Amino acid sequence: MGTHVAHDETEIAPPAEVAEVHLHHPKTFIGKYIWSQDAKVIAIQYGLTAMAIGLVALVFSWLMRLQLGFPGQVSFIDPVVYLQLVSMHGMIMVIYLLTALFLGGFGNYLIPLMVGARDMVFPYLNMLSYWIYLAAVLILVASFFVPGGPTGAGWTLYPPQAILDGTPGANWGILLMLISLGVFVIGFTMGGLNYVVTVLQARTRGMTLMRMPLTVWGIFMATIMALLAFPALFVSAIMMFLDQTLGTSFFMPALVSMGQQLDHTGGSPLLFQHLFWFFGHPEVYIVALPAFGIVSDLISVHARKSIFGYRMMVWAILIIGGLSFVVWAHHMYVSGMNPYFGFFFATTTLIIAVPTAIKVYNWVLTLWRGNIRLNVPMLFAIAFIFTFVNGGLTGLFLGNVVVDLPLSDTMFVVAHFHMVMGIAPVLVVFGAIYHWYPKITGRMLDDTLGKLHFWVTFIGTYAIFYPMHYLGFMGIPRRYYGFGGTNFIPDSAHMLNVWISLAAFVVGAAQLVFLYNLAHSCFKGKPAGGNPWQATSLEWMTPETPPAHGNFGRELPTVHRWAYDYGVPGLKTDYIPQNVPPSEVAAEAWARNDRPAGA
Ligand code: HEM
Ligand SMILES: [Cu+2]
Repeated sequence: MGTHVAHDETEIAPPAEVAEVHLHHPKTFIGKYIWSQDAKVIAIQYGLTAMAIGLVALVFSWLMRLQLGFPGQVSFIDPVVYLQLVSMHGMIMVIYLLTALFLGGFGNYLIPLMVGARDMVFPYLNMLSYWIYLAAVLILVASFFVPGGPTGAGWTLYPPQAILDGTPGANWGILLMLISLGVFVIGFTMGGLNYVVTVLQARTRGMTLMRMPLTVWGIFMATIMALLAFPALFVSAIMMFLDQTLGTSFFMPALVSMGQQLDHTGGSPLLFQHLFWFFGHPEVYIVALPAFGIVSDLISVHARKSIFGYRMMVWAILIIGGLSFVVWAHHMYVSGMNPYFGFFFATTTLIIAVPTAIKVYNWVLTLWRGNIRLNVPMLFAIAFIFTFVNGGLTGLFLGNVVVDLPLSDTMFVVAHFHMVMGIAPVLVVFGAIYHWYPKITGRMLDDTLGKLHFWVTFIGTYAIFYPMHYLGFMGIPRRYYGFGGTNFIPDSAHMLNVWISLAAFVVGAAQLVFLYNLAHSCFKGKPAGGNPWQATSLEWMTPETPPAHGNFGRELPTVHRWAYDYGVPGLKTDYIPQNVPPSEVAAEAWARNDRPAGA
């Protein structure tokens, strides 16, 4: 084939620190699939657990929508239960579903495969990470069965209310929630250290940082952020736990509750808000950055085009990650803060729009004149761009102090964050599952069911969350069980609520189609082969599909190029896998000019 190209950057690229890992190959079923130290099995354990608890949170959203659309029709939903549903739905979706799924699930599956490693560098710690996560989920579930039930303090858990009698679950419920969060952080840290060290130390020969697929960059940066942000949640959970059990006053001021002067004195509820949002805002990007990375790769593969502005995309991920640590107080404009303080946070918030917009432009420019294959992963990826831009635009509204004040705590906020951090990342989760399922199981997901799932979910979520913005403009508050006798709320608001609820049931039902597809295709799906999408990155180059323990057989692949050689002119196939040496590629294809220097 082709002319030999004199210089191959691989010769100057540093070799992997860990060339050959001594893996312990278990023989028993339990060793292989239960106490497994294989990152791919751990990924599936994380994924299944996260989806199971996520399904619970989905059912909770149905119950809330039943109450909001058809008030008083379901007898067991009273105000207490409603508050508990809101709180558990929010916390489960954000932490136990999305964070666990992107980092524990996709992180574990994709990092070692995509960087050309045999496994994570600390497999035993990685195994512990999953089991501790499972314990956190079980502790959370246990809070449904204790006296008083789960906490109803909202997913933000603000004290003093969270631990005062009169709030649902103010005793056992909140304590179990705090313990569960603490345990989650411990488990996450064990996994997170693995993801970071594996990316830094276990890349195969030739896999320079600037040749890594953006999926790995997104998960890598999100993990670093989580390692920095979760400690704030961890300490606030401990402090609130002590306030509740030992009567300390970290967050509790002197106060009278239900006619009783309490023993607390001198604590600061605002301190909790600062700690919570110092974690809570980066959390949005802990979920969003992996989604950004994955979407970039899906778009490039399925549009058969190299990603536009690879270096810019990497820098945007790093800059967004950094900036998102200095915007937290935009969640606290109504806390009585000094307006100049608010102004500072409004400014930093709006600056994030710059790198974010760069990413959106680059996605669009990647699609531009691409040879677009509108398969299910691509549909979800494009839907993500729409939904994320939508949610981002309302974020520009809420980021401004004067606009946020009247909209704060209304349904507008609920609509905004569902678009940007609820629906948008979930669309990516789906796209990613349709994309990598063939590698995980060796079989394709059913295409017709996939398209049905896609269209109902995509159109349905707009039917749910678009009208919600309007409810917000009308001043309908969030976290309210009912609006009986409130005369500023017109009848039309109720009509909208009925519509939103019906849409929510349809969207929920579509997820059952997806679950059916997952289970059915696992046994009955069309065999996929090793590389059904004709992709370039290393996870598609494994000798077996699904990949065996150790991923790459006897020898690790050597990487010669970046992951985006798609639509290459003058080749029989239009793509060049990362591990194909330049000597096997025609000179004009090798010399294409959109590859950054050294990539
Ligand atoms: C079709 C899917 C969904 C529906 C129908 C839905 C519905 C709802 C409803 C009705 C509320 C309560 C609003 C209120 O009374 O204030 C809510 C709150 C919330 N949802 Fe969702 N949701 C969905 C998906 C998600 C996803 C994927 C996430 C992931 C981030 C999410 C995160 C939250 C959060 C953080 C809250 C706020 C909880 C609080 O106020 O403490 N939701 N959702
Ligand atoms: Cu924020």
